[in-house]
Amino acid sequence: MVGVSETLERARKEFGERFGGSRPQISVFAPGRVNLIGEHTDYNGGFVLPMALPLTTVIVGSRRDDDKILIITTAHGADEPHTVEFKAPREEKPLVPGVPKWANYVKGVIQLYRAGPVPGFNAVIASSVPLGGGLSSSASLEVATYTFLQQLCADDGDAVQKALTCQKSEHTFAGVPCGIMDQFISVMGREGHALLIDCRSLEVTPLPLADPGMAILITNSNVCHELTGSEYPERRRQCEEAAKVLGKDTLRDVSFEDLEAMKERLSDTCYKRARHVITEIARTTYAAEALQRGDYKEFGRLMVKSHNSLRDDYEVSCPELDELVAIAIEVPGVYGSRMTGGGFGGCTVTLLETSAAERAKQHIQSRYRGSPTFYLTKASAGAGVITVQ
Ligand code: GAF
Repeated sequence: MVGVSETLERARKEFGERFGGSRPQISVFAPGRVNLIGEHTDYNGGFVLPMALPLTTVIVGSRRDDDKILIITTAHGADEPHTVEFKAPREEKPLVPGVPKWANYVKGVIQLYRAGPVPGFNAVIASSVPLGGGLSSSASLEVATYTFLQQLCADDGDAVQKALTCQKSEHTFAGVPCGIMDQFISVMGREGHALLIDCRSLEVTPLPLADPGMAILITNSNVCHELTGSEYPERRRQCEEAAKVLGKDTLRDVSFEDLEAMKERLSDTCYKRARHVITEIARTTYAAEALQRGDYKEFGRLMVKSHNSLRDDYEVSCPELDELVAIAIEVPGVYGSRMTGGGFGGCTVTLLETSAAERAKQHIQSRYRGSPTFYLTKASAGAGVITVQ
């Protein structure tokens, strides 16, 4: 797996070539994430259980003497312009979303950054988080941008505020009404731990994930999803409608018994969406308990239930993801597997015995209809500064 050091190397090399051999003053990183369980629960005030990945977005750069911001990416599609230039935002001239699309993730954070007027700077972005793979490439870019600005403006600000600002930027500049999970874990991730996040109170419980006998395998279906499509906002709207009809602020406040008792008030679709969310919130809390007592079998069983609910009730899976899960759970030593992230492509996450990892990869490789990419991964730290000698 490409670690921070290789991504950093790529960014520094590009910086040197583009800016007359100079060395960047600032180097920061922010991780992507994989969610172990608790899908489409964050914007319903529920629980999620993600971990930060060693796949990261790196930004290196230096302050300029004028108000120009010049950013180069080595990470985004070949059909997109790789360099953008604009003036640092001022009250009378705010930044607005536009093209290329990747720059909106950066511009949004710069526009919403509150800890001081942003000065001009040159920067290079590099990333090892696969784009559109459901591992939070966009949140990691937002959080890396914020972390870079903190260095530029000497601000050691509030971590929750940082995640919330990045989420707001995704809403307003990328047009995706996402929950808080991706930005939160990218900021708060902890090495060797998954985080149980209560998305209503934002309380975090770190759960150790460092058992050498247990491994986490991510499989990229290499089918790309587009969260800016209508499906994600549509699901969110259906959940809000269901909560309203059931007389509550969010589906977190609705019990399974209440849902069943008031079933007739909901359309079939809203009922199914609500059933996924309510059962998924319960599964996530049970899974966290199972993890705490080292009961991986139970955790894996809940993962498969989660996948089935996402497939049948929430309808955000796709044939490739269903196939990857079905193939993975055939392998002896696999505890469970499920789609992870927003859905409609992207990745699955599989919990398994470490000794079964090679066997699982080979089995999936030989049976899956497409060409998968594997990441045998570890829970990693949240965003930070890279100290370069
Ligand atoms: C995407 C969103 F950005 C998250 O907030 C979350 O809703 C997830 O889909 C589904 O669990 O990654």
